[in-house]
Amino acid sequence: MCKGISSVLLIKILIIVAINNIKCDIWEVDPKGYIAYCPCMGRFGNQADHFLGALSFAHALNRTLILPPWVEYRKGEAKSVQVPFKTYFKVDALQEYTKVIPMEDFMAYLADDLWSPQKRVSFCYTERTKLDGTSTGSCNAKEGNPFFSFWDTFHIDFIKSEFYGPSLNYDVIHNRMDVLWNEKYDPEKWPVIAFTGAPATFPVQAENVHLHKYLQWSDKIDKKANDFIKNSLPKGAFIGVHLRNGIDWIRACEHIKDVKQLFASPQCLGYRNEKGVLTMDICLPSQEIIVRKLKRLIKKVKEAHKTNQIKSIFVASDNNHMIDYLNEQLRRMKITAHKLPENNPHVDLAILGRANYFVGNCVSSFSAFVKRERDARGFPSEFFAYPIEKSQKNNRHEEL
Ligand code: GFB
Repeated sequence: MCKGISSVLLIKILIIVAINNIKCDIWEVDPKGYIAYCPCMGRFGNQADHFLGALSFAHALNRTLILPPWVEYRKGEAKSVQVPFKTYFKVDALQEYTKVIPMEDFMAYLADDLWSPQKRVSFCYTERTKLDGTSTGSCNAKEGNPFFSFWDTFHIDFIKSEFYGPSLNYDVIHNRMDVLWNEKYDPEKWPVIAFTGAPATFPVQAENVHLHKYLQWSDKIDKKANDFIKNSLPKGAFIGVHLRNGIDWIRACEHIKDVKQLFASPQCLGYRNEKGVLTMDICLPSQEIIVRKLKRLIKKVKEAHKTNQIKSIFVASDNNHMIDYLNEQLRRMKITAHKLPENNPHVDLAILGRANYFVGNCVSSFSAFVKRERDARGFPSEFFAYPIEKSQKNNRHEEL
């Protein structure tokens, strides 16, 4: 036995070594290479849209996608917080579609050999200037928040930049870009393509929406959502409602007068507005519109399913849940409104995904996450103020 090391300590060391070896064996090196990126734009809904695009991109190039942590912003904190991908989603479920590895595992078990500090190159379409506007002919991949904290979480520094534009982009669906990427960047020379931002569009391309079925909540989130439904909602069917009404949203909706689409609005309007036009009511429905939509849905369900009537409403919101107002409005129908006791966006989403019916905000990518999950399960979803009600349509006609 080694001098000075107790037998208990030695056993502990042996166990740790054994576990690490097992993990190394699980993550075999992919000779086709890897894709890494920083989910540096927007909050959860934006990042989820980007994720589906990045997943499709990695799949098309036949490289393994390094699953980035989710980037979160906490009030009063100057730097973003990186939350491991698997805190919210199952890694195994994604493996059914394409090759993936959590970033923590890649950095711990593969990066030293495959992507040593001297090989770390950041990829961007074109130069990014520094925050103060100076041009350095670089991607400046660690300039600003969350760029710095994201890469620094893994102690990643880049030795140089690679501009892939204008000859390459990430539209592998329409332009067969995968062939060009693989021709230009041989995995042997470029084992990791690390993007400054997501190799994907926002909102998600229509062709990638179906990939949402591979995003399955972690056991922890599943349990929290199921426990709430079981223990805190009245027994019976419920409508899940997403009310997006914080000050950032009110300001964002002011832009609708200048644009045909905003954020996730193609999910109801169609990508070329073939299913409708954007209105302020769709972006920021009034209390009256919200209640009218819910009452109509409750009535519709009552007529269609005499036995499975709505017993409650579950409200998720970034700001005003309108619980008192909804309770007052729905009292005569004996329907009560409920919310989570704490602010928990992911559990809110998981509950909305399981509701018997869902009414969301067509413009919000947070609502879009729920809609995609429900579509994958064959569950129904609707949006506030969409389609435009007959009476409103007539008013618009008269106004013209
Ligand atoms: O997810 P997200 O990109 O959706 O950003 P939108 C909104 C964030 O607000 C979420 C919180 O990630 C949550 O942190 N949030 C929104 C909620 N709704 C809820 C909710 O029902 N429950 C809880 N707990 N939290 C757009 C962005 O947000 O907002 C744009 O896409 C821009 O980039 C715009 O920032 C102003 O698409 O709704």
